[in-house]
Amino acid sequence: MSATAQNTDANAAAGEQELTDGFNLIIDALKLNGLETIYGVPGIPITDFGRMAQASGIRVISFRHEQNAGYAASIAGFLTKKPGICLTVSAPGFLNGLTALAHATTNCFPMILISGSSEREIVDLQQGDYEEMDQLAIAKPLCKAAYRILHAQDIGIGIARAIRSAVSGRPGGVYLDLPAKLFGQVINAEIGRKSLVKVIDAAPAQIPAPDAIKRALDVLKGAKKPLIILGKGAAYAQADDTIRAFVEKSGVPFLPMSMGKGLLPDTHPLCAGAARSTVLKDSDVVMLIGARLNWLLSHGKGKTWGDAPKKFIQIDIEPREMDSNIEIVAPVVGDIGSCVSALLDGMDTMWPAPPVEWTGSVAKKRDENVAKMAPRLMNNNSPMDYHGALGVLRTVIKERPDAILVNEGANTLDLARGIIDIYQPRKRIDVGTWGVMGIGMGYAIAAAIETGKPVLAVEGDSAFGFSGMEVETIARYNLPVCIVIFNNDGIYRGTDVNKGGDDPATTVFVKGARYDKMMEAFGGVGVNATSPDELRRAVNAAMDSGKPTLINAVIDPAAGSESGRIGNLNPQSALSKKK
Ligand code: ADP
Ligand code: TPW
Ligand code: MG
Repeated sequence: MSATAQNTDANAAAGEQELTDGFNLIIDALKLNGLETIYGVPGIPITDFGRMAQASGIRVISFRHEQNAGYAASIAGFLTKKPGICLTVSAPGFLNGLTALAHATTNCFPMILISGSSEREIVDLQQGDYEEMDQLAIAKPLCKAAYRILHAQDIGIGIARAIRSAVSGRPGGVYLDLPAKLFGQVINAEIGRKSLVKVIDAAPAQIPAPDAIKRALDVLKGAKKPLIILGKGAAYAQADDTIRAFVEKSGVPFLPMSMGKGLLPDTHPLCAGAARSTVLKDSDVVMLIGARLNWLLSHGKGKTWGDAPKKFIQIDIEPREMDSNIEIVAPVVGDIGSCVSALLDGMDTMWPAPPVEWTGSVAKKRDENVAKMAPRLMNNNSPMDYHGALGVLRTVIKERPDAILVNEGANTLDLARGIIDIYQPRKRIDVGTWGVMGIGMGYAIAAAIETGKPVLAVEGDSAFGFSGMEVETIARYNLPVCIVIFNNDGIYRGTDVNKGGDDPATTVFVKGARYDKMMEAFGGVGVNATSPDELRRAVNAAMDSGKPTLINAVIDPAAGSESGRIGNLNPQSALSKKK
């Protein structure tokens, strides 16, 4: 029964005018639009709203910190193509949620941050209200759109605008400001019902122009060394079968970006993941599907891309993405599902495969690199190195391809990305465009809640610390999450020493810390694993039982390197080098 209907019965029994209020209208508007999960932290002015939402059947997941609830909402948006909802209290709660809202916008994930806020009259005169802050103004530059609802009869249209803004075109974060007074505003129930809006076709198909399709196919056909890059936009689009059919029909080697992995399995004969530097350098035509030419692809220029002249084809829903870093000779603007199926339709039945000299040399390079890595993944060293531990986790995912892998850290991230093969779309979620630490537990919780699948979270010890308190949330909701902490006693390495005093060096943590005890504190399973064999047993048990588990994987503190694979981005002091 809807919240408004419950109210209706109560009022009818009392023989009064049928009434509803802000609380009920927000709940009804969310449910009408299929938004049935909220991630948040309670407090003034949204505590009762959370209770009532829960009572009405909405799943309300209560976190220990808003930033983690926000990251959960952002990845729920990526996984479902519906806006993930994060709910926070005013000022400090709002600010805690804001990092995640900006993250969602940066990563093109649809999300709505709903925050309660203080009284407009007092905030605008800056008279010092409880948790006073002009939240709307602060949110605006960090999201795709920001709205405030002041009247109960505007709730329907306000939520509709928020949903449409989040998911249409390039997806992103939306802020929705709900002042405390709105929740208790009472209006006639019939007027309220009529004011609700069910959003029709929230993310309309955007069909590419036929000319653009022809141009792209002509460029691709003329290539001697073509390459397809699949980004997280392609994973988001949920056009999995079409993308796979297109890549296979083209016969072009593909390179998956981190979260584009699994659209086609990493073990697919056309996968060039293990020949990354070769294909970026030597290719002559590159087709980007839902991937931006940002820092993660060295902006399409420089050493990474070599001297071979290149032509770029780009498929993206955002027209302004074209030529953002370098010239795009064949821009294809539209949604990926429509674009890729138009490309597929436009290919002749006898589409010529790329020259075998190219595909053969890519496959050879890939096989060589895979073979070089193989023995390192089988080592049984104790304490473990990254390769020994990741060799185990690689097999765990191979045996459970429908599990979701969450991954953050520096070495823990870069090495896991290369070593753990992914077999299905949207099964690898990680630090994304910003390389942000702290997404781990929020992502793990949302992945378990939204998909019902087991989750393996592979976490650097530093990375984990940003959201570590949410192990209580994982235990409380009894989620099938297995966290493996790569505990190397610090950030990048655990061996740094302070050259100027007795304080510990800035990058090291307590030596021999036992993170597994954190999960035990909340009734989950904790395991300390010192060898690959121990790690294998513990992870298999956790994945099979579905019990909340935290495994402290003891990694050699000297095994990692500064900043993992992106040490080159660290600025260097010319002065200190001279000394
Ligand atoms: P990656 O980090 O994997 O390289 P990016 O986040 O840089 O990927 O790029 C994702 C791109 O996908 C963005 O430019 C975004 O506009 C685009 N995108 C997202 N969803 C769609 C869609 N449904 N159709 C077309 N493009 C999309
Ligand atoms: C929000 C800077 C990048 S990677 C990292 C930090 C602090 C931690 C690396 O150590 P970890 O992994 O996780 O133990 P490992 O295996 O190399 O030892 N604050 C934010 N985001 C980022 N990216 C940082 C700081 C950083
Ligand atoms: Mg570490």
